[in-house]
Amino acid sequence: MNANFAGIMPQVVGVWCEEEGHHVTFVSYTGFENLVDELPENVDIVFIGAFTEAAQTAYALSKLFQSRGAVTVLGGPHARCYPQDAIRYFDYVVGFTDKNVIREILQDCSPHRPMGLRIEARQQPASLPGVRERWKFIESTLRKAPLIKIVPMLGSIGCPYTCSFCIDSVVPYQPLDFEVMKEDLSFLLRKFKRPLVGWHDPNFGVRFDDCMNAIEEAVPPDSIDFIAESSLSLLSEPHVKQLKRNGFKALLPGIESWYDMGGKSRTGRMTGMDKVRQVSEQINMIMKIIPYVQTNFVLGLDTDQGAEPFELTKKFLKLAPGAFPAFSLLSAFGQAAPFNLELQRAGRVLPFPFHFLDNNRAMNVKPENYSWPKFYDHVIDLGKHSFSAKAIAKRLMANKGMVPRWLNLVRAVSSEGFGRIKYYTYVRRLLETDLQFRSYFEQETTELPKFYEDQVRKNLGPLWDWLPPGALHHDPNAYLRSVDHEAQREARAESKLVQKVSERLIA
Ligand code: B12
Ligand code: SF4
Repeated sequence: MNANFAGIMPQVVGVWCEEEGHHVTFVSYTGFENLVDELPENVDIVFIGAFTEAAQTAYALSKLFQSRGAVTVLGGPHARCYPQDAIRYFDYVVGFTDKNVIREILQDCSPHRPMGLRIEARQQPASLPGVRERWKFIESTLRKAPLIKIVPMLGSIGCPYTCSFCIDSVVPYQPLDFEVMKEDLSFLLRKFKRPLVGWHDPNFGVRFDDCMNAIEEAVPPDSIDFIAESSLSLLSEPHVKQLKRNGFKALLPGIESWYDMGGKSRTGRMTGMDKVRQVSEQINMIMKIIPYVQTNFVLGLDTDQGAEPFELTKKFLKLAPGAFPAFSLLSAFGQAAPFNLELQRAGRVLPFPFHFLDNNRAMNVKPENYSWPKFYDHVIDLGKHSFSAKAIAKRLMANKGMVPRWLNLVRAVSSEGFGRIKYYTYVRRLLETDLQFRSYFEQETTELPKFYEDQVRKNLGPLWDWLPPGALHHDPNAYLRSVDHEAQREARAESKLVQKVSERLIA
């Protein structure tokens, strides 16, 4: 499946570079291929798009390419979240990126070492190349997906909601051109008998009627299968029925918490069991209409306390047994969200290597209301409950159709369900038995436990040798330091100005 999770922006950058007259080689890394073998030999400049979990891979690649004389650029979630760290390993590190940013870099194209240059657009781009323009890059990526082929599309950027932990909490909602969307959908019908589109919008359908009109005007009803992440507030029964008519087969609403984020789930101030009841009713309504539903939860939020939030999730699973529960451990990705500043100020962010920051393999925020062992006890217990034989059987019985049943079974028994229970159980055991491991979690030492270093070494394979010295570690409070530094700089500039003005006045 991994090729189906490829992002849109690297394809966009490929298109923009070609439009600027450059020859582009595009490589997507799904985690299975021998990456070093796939890399082009003679390149002038390399753009790498990476999530934080791939930061170490990206740093090693940058070093490898720089050793061959190329200039390197990092973009994507890691660059947006940890620019202070990434500039130590790249010539350029980009945040928001539009065509002008890419043009500026291509024209400069020079090494910036030891500290790279940070460049970013003032806001998210107003338009992006559509599927037709990105097609050759989409095609080469999907060649790596043998059975299911999901085409990534984007109808909007940003989000009107303000969930404190989210990177989009401060990015204004902005729809992209509906005409491009329509053109792309009819283009896809010429490429596939029955296309499957994954919407990468953080929150699909905020301008619901416009999105539906665009789909209805572009293609016959239910001729394309769609998957979308949408907030519950948008998923009223008439909306869900319209989504079904238009081919939506899977919806991934975020519930996140039983005590917080009421706005996006239409539950307002309702919390606890009342919220569980209302949300489960809504999920059951959706499941009667749409074959596949995944509900997203964040574990370890500051509003959680004791066993109750976990028990409420269990009750929810009982009331809405058909939905697949996806759990994320609260993670503070560098400067992704303003709330991370508070966490850094409180000294609650741990320096787990980036490789583990994927919302699962390490929780880098010290829980406010749990000890680490207690927290892992709850997470393991919830995992065991959600993926017990009984829960799996109930889920399969509540699902309709072969594909949802097969998908839910595979997800439960693979690395996602069973795998995570095993991993968390191992971490829990180390917390009890390995003093150094526990001290790292308690922030009494920054010496990285061998358990983590061994995994990075194994997963990086031949790229481990290219990992620059020190690149396994980062400053978890770099965002706070950069803000404080900026504040000090502004204060110094202000006091200089005051001094100058008063000197003039005296003169
Ligand atoms: C769509 C999406 C997905 C999709 C597609 C993933 C993909 N490969 O792109 C799916 C569902 C598969 C997914 C999976 C995951 N996701 Co996700 N996802 C998103 C989401 C909602 C939107 C991203 C997006 O495409 N936005 C639209 C583009 C245009 O905007 P942008 O991402 O801000 O990019 C701008 C710049 O960063 C830059 N840029 C981006 N890429 C590149 C590349 C280059 C080369 C350059 C030069 C510039 C550049 O240009 C853009 C325009 O300004 C974001 C949340 C969000 N709202 O951003 C989370 C987010 C990116 N995901 C996140 C995570 C953690 C994950 C998972 C690890 C979750 C999990 N446990 O499975 C996996 C990892 C998947 C993987 N390794 O590929 C985190 C990443 C944090 C981080 N620092 O790493 C985010 C930020 C959500 C969060 N928790 O806050 N995700
Ligand atoms: S609704 Fe989703 S995308 Fe929007 S701010 Fe909340 S978590 Fe982020």
